[in-house]
Amino acid sequence: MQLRFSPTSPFVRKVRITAIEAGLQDQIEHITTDPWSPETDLRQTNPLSKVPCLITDDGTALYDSPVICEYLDSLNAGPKMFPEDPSVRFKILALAAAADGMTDAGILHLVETVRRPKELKWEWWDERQQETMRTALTVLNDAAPSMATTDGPITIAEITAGSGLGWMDLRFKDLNWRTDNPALADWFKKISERPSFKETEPPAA
Ligand SMILES: N[C@@H](CCC(=O)N[C@@H](CS)C(=O)NCC(=O)O)C(=O)O
Repeated sequence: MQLRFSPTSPFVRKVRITAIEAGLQDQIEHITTDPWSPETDLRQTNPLSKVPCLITDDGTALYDSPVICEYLDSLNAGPKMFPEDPSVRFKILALAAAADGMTDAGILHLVETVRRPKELKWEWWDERQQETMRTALTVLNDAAPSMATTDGPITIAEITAGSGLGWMDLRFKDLNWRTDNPALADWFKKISERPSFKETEPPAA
């Protein structure tokens, strides 16, 4: 398998953690890709031109990260990261969606503050993204006491939340999300010690 990959992407990190937890990391070749480069050929593999994109051994291109992670989990002989029991599964998927949504809003906030020329900045839109980050953080903070940490089985919800929070720390040094979300802060400290998280720590920005 090949993974179109960028070292700072939170969505790529999700896939890498899932691969490690499934014991599949040695089967994946990483192909460094800058999705923002005008020269990239990424769109020929992923029509959305985003990382991550996984090319399976039969040449199928898989995207977005939830699809790639679920594919890796289908090859996983250990405890499932996408639980099968519907009474658990959809709660986990919704929590993972909240974490993905937080990170998506963070990326839009970053684009608005870093990439968009100042004179074109749209305050209303940026405030909306920040509000989404805050409300998603509250959902994760409420769930934190029952989320997996250092040992034992893990689900896609924890993997998505931890990857997103790690990226927010990398990109938004002044965000102070821990102040309003102490349970989540405590959880994040513990999950960051898990070997799959340590092994995939993002490089300094
Ligand atoms: N929903 C996608 C989001 C992926 C994403 O936003 N990737 C960013 C890098 S962190 C990207 O490639 N952006 C390029 C673009 O939006 O054109 C997923 O879960 O895989």
